[in-house]
Amino acid sequence: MSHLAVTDPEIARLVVAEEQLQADTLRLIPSENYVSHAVLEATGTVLQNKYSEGYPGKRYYEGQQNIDQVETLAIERAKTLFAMDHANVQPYSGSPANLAVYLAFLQPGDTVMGMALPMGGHLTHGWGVSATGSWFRGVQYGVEQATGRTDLDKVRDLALAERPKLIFCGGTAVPRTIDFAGFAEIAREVGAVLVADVAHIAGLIAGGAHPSPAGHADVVSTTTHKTLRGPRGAMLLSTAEHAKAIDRAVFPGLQGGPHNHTTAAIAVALKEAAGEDFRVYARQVVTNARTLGEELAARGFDLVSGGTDNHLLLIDLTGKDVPGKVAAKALDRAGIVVNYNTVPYDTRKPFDPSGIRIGTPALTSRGIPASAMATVAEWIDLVVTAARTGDEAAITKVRADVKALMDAYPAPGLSVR
Ligand code: DSN
Repeated sequence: MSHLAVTDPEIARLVVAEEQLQADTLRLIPSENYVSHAVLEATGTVLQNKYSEGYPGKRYYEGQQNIDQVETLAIERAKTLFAMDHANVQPYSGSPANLAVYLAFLQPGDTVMGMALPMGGHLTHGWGVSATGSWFRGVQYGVEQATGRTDLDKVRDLALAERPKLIFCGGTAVPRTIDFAGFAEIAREVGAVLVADVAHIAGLIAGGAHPSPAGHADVVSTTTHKTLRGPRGAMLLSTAEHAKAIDRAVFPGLQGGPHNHTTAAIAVALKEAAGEDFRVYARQVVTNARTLGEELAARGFDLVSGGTDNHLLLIDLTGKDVPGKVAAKALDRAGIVVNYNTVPYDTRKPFDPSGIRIGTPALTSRGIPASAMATVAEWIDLVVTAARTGDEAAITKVRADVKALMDAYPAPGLSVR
């Protein structure tokens, strides 16, 4: 970054500081990861200098000799990896991708059904404070209080009563396998388009560690920067039947020029995700999460749904007598980065909820094995207890231990340790 350091030393200093922070901390936010050097290099290329509104072979700007090939590579790799007929790799991120789906299939005021945000869904699945819940009529399903799992019979009843045109499955705090076939049956029964929002689990699907929505969902929406370990971006995949509607909705319906440097980095990430190493990675993410869940449960932590099938754990801290935000901030001081999160049927407010959400994608990218999960659970336990008792010395001690483990497992894509 020699040029950046000269032109803008303040920004250069912050980038270096962030790199060091990512090296030194145990990053447990389940939607974050470390990208490879190759993905980072593709992101920082001159492809960002180019406008290319349109699609390969049909652009509104000249000079597309290279850009068309970049985008075509990304499209073909996405179609192959996710076994879908069509791929659009232009959405800027997950929320615009989902908004494009509404544009493709709904008129304002039409009904959309998705999982409620406090139950583990996403804002863009029709939740009230989002444009998707105010421009459209959102009806929301949840999870059972006793099991923490979605009851598909209840989803079917709601769909039959409300007749949504669009049904979203997937979410941001769903620790269990998504039953794509079950949702597809309901969508067919009510004549709805089924959208599988697999943003969190795309890498697990690519690596064979979660069932695929292919053959069930009409549209698959995903970001590219979570378990898939690509740049910040998104993709919409679909059956051939919906290809035109999706493309028209993304451009010119919602967006202008695609971010070609991101498209290139998506292509690189898709190539990496098609390799055998990535399959090993995806399975290890799940093994690590399951092991961490077992270790936490053994220490009296209340896991929503009792555990996990995927990369994330949602922990209700009510029984530990520590609010989620207090725990998250104490963990941050200990070098363990998580986010506070509502839990289903939370009695506290979203900005001060009862839970924390943790996941294993980033630590698994560092090569940290399942055998270390007992230690990670012990640290979380120590820090949550210290947050309650105000024992800052215990938190400082954990921070040093975390740093030692991070030093032993350097993160990919970073140039510092
Ligand atoms: N913000 C993402 C997450 O953390 O899950 C979802 O959009």
